[in-house]
Amino acid sequence: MTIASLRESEAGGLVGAQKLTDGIHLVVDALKLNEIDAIYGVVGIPITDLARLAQASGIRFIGFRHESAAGHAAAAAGFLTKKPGICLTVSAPGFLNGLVALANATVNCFPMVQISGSSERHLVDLQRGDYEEMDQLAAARQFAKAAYRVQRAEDIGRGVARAIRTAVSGRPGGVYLDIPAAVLGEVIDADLGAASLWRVVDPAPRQVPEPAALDRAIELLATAQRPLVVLGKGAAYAQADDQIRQFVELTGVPYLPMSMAKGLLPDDHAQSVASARSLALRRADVVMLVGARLNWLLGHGDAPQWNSDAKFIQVDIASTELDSNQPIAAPLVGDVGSVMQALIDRTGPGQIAVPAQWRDELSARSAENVGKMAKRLTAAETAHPMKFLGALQAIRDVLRENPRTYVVNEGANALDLARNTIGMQVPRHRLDSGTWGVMGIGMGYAIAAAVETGDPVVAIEGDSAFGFSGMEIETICRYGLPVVTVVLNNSGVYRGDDASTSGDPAPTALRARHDLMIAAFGGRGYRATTPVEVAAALREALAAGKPALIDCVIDPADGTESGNISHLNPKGITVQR
Ligand code: ADP
Ligand code: TZD
Repeated sequence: MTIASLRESEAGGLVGAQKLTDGIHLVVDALKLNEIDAIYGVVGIPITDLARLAQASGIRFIGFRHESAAGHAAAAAGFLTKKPGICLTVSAPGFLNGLVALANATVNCFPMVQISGSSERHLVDLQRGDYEEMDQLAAARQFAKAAYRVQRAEDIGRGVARAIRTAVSGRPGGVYLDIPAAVLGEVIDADLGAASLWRVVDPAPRQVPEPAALDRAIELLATAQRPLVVLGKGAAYAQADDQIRQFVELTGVPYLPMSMAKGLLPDDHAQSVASARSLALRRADVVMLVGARLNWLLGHGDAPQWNSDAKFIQVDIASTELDSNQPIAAPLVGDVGSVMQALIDRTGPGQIAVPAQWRDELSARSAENVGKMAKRLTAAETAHPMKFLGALQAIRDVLRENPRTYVVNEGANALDLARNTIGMQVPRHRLDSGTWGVMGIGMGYAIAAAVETGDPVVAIEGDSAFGFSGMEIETICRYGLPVVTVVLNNSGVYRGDDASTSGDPAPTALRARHDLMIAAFGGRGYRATTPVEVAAALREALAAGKPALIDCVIDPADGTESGNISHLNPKGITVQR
């Protein structure tokens, strides 16, 4: 189909006096009705015309090189906008490529919908060997919040509405919507088709706990000697920035931001105890979790990382999250915005006061840790070959001049060290590997941040991490997006100095000049060997506002195996190297 004929067909085809539409038009119309303005995907049978029609109808279609990157982009769009991001995939292999992102979105509680074309039901279900045959609905179920299939064109509006509602209501997550090729091509009466579509009303209704639940939490905080608030990415997602800040400042309780909650309050806020994290966890007696799970990232709330007598308050939209790891003394089931507002309204003046001793203990430890870090940073400033911390300080300084820049971050050392070095000043501007610690989110998240906001993005990538979605720099260049990718290239997964035990490279070894890669797509490549060069390149690239990649040559001997989580490696008999 040509674009001209697509535009013509927007009004629907006419057979005799009857106006007609088809499945593809109904999908696009249903998405538009629900204010979807971007689709991230990879085209092919049976969805190519769907992408064309979406574009011709004013929805932005961002065509990727691999579906998992497209899916990650949709997930990030969902996190940033509270509207489900849409990923469009072809049958079987394309669908499966997208599925990892759908699962990751569900684990991270990001709303997205993967719409996939699929092969003919009557062939698939009898396993007759159709083109790209697969029972996609059955496969998707276990990896998604929900999975639906549309069997008739007249159900497309219902399917889209159901997918959108499910993705954003309650705990957000990934929803799969299967549309077989025959349904996309099914022709029905245009008026009947139009009447079958609807717009989802109030997709994520507010939810406020009972007054008694609020009072229970306030009383617990009021009796605390060493209270602590932990802000998670659910709090960032909620877009309740004013209420969170007001509550934290009104009560004076010290807070700890999880990585994607950084910037909800500026990282240099006086009440942040990010620099005294382990002391805060070990000593806190009342802990209020706000949109943060007590999962592995918080040591499951277990001693000795936590005080074994600590009492927990948990603010979460998902009631089944409570008691998943530790007893929750004061559950507050609801959306972060409503709960925090209700807490502000019900807390009496001076009712919650933080003992000075606790504040002093935390600030003494913060000062001590900041001092230790300053020494490491100073040593890294002049080290040659360049260290992670040398490059990261340079990036930090340039980002301070550009606080509204989105930061995407993945890798092991590249993730841990960037998280600790680079402060965030504004909410939802840091997107990273998240709950699974997954590699491959980098370029997809960066593309979504640029597409959804139009703002500049800096993706700070380990060299291994970058490789998972590296081909998407072509996508970045093709769409001319303001994304600067900074690869911290220490020539390896974790480190680049592993000795090989055979004629092949070591399992962790890598070798690439990523700056040459982007040049092939018309972007600007830089190679930096000192922090001064990193800063100059990043400044120039951000000022240009065009696709760029800075390959930072890092000492292969810098970094640790698995970064901060090396203790999770199995401890059997040490492998000889
Ligand atoms: P982090 O990794 O930053 O600690 P998690 O992903 O573990 O954060 O936790 C996010 C939590 O936030 C999830 O349990 C999820 O149910 C919850 N959540 C998501 N959106 C909201 C919301 N609008 N209101 C309240 N809780 C939310
Ligand atoms: N595959 C996927 C999808 N996710 C993963 N997390 C991994 C593999 C395993 N893995 C990590 O957990 S971190 C990492 C891998 C491959 C890359 C670390 O190397 P890097 O970063 O070059 O990106 P540093 O800075 O050199 O440590």
